Amino acid sequence: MVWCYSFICFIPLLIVVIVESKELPCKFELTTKLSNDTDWDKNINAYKKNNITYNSGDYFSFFDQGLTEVHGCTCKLSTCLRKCCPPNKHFTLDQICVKRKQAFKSFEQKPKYLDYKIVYSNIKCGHSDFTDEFDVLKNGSIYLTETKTKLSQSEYCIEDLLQHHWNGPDSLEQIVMFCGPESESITSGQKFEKRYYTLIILTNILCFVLNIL
Ligand SMILES: *[C@@H]1O[C@H](CO)[C@@H](O)[C@H](O)[C@H]1NC(C)=O
Ligand SMILES: *[C@@H]1O[C@H](CO)[C@@H](O)[C@H](O)[C@H]1NC(C)=O
Ligand SMILES: CC(=O)N[C@H]1CO[C@H](CO)[C@@H](O)[C@@H]1O
Repeated sequence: MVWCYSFICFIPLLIVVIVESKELPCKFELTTKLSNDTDWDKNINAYKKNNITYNSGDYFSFFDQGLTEVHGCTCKLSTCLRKCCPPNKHFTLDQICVKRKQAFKSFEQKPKYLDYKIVYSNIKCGHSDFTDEFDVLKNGSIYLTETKTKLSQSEYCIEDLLQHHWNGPDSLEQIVMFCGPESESITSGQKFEKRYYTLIILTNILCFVLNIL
């Protein structure tokens, strides 16, 4: 019986090994969530969203909380910029995403940015920095003018930041946010890892109980 339980305990580990070895076709943070109802074009057998066609190999699907999610590799197919907050939201001074007021226009709507597709995901790191001194390069990378550093889409996100003015109405200023020198950015893999660790821990608790019985 102990052998049987030990075997059960190894199954989640095995699953992790199998799933982890299946490489994603692109970085998770540079994707767009696709809907199989509204974005699937059955005439061409591909996903289509915002004028981008995602053929097989350009998207991937995975399980999240009982539902299948499909994500398309937007930045692989088009020049893109990364926005920290979801559409129609912007940063407060504490870098929290809040709903944009009607009066404000998002940077996405400015002519300078219209040639780019936008992906929406915040950077994740222990310590982040931001600056408003930057240029957007043709390929969607960012050039920080103060430190003369280039950042690719997996290293930055741009957002509108709410500014209060003592002598006038509030305004939105664009900033670019990036990970500080001492903290490495957390990449897509970790989102998945967390889920697997939970699975392993839960199964091991179960195994432990079974072993006692
Ligand atoms: C969609 O893509 C086509 C081909 O790249 C381009 O000619 C057209 O202007 C695009 N339409 C929009 C709304 O971006
Ligand atoms: C983007 O363009 C800049 C300069 O044009 C170049 O230095 C940089 O390597 C490019 N980044 C990527 C990710 O291709
Ligand atoms: C990834 C995925 O599940 N795609 C499916 C979307 O729906 C069409 C038809 O309903 C299927 O053929 C795809 O496999």
